[in-house]
Amino acid sequence: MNERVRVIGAPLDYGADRRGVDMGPSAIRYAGLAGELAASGRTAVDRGDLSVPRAEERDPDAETPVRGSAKFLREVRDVCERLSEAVEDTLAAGEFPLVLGGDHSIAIGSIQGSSRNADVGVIWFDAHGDFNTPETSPSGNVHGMPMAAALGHGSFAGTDWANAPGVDPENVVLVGLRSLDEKERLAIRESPVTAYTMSDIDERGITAVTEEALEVAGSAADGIHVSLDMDWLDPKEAPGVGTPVRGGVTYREAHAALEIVANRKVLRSLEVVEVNPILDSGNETASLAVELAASALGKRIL
Ligand code: 5AB
Ligand code: MN
Ligand code: MN
Ligand code: MN
Repeated sequence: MNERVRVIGAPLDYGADRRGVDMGPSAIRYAGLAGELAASGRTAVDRGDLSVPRAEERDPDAETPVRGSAKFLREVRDVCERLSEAVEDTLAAGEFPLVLGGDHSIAIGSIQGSSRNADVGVIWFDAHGDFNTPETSPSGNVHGMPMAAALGHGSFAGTDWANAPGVDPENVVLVGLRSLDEKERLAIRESPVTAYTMSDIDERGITAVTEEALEVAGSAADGIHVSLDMDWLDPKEAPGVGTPVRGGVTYREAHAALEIVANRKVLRSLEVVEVNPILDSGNETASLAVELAASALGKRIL
């Protein structure tokens, strides 16, 4: 893992229904990101935010949420292409990419950039599978599609901006599932990805599940991209998210998982997404995002 961290903000909200998630990167910085990265023993440089055109300037034709479509796909693609380059440049410079969302559709860009000319595994900590395609999505929201997009499912097949051939589905692991749409559920079952539901965490504990996830994702030759959707946590711990689902992991379980990730020393890139300060209480979710990023980057108590 590269020692020097490069922070890249991706204040995108086009992939989600709710405004406010575009303020995630600001809220995460305000919660003390720079100090926590320093406390993790890492030097960090903040490259600021990618520019995202305001929703008011967007394509009115793309606004109607219809079945069999993806809303604002053009805007999402534009930001993801630039994010992909930013992540690729970061790795090429020998630095570690820490991407701040923004809604989860930015993962399409992060994964593309991280896996360009490389063999990369993915661990996806999320209440949701994000395995919809424009063809199966009940909402049309692209933040419910990034994992399927990266794997080139449905109309993402063969697209040079979304499909990430450097990621083998055998090295993809979803952790913490508790809300899936019907077709999405079938797609996950039919795919070679490994998926752990909250029931698996209940039965086997977060330590065993995370270690197994690292085993599966870590067999990719060039390391792991970790995508942390803050709705992975229980809404009691992380209320500031657009699509909360009861029954998520606790504060301690989340820390434990990301500390185990850090111990393995295979982390190649990290993103923290779906922090919505408008829905948060006292910047609690952003603070937790900072703590978890620090854990993943090696912060220890003693
Ligand atoms: B998140 C839902 N499956 O596709 C859909 O927060 C929710 O990035 C997606 O995990 C949640 O719209 C997306 C119903
Ligand atoms: Mn989610
Ligand atoms: Mn492989
Ligand atoms: Mn997600």
